[in-house]
Amino acid sequence: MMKLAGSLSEKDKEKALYEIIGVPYDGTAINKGSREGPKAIRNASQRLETFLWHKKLELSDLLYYDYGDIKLEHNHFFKAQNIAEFVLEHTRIRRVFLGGDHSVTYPLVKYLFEHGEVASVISIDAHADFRDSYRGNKFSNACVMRRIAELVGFEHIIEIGVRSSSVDEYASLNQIAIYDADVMREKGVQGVLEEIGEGEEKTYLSIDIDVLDPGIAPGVEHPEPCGLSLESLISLVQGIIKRRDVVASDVVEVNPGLDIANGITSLNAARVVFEILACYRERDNRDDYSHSEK
Ligand SMILES: [Mn+2]
Repeated sequence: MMKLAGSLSEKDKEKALYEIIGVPYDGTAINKGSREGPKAIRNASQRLETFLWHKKLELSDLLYYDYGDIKLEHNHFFKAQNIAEFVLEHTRIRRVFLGGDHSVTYPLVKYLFEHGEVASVISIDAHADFRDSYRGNKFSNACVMRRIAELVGFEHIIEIGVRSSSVDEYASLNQIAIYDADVMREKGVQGVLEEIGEGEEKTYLSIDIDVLDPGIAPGVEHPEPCGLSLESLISLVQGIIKRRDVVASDVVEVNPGLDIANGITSLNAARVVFEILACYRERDNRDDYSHSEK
């Protein structure tokens, strides 16, 4: 299996400060294909330089290890032991999960929440994903944030970038903090980040790649017009990881089968993953520095 560009090799994996884990599951998607997302993101990452120009950071200096994919038999909804095998081996390490359809976020959050590793969830997504049930499935990717809110508490949820829901979903969204696409345009990324503010709660950051405009992320199951630019998404990621203790993130809903030939959706997803890893490291460097000053 090809690893994400910049990953430590297997012999050096003990040095890892961060880990990448693929979750090749698309069991709740109508248009299958996002199970190929982790592989497509890894392949696309090979096409980008591992030197992040804007930060003057070399990715291989960040010390992350790509563990590969969680093993799923016959695309079955995965169970706690599948996650445990990968996640529990290394506690106190920041992670990035590669989806998979958005339903994968629920078992990951549930597992981390029940082990005291996550207390709040920020979702960046074109869709509210707040249906109580979709096509008879309460664990569908269209219900994922509703299930998570019920688990961690509605007051511990923030949604950013939303521009689509059903009328019933919309009525229930007043229970959570939401900065929709209109608010993003009105206040700008920095305005939204200031309102979100700082917090020490351990946070899970879920990024549905369909939050981007379909022009730059067409390879998704439910493209939604009038989306974010990649620059805006990257600024959000930077600002959130600076302000919140993000212990785990995911990048979900990359569906290479629906992408255009040049693989732009996977490429932009890989770029977002690189940014998350660099921001983890910047935050840890800052925290180490402030600790050593005390
Ligand atoms: Mn979505």
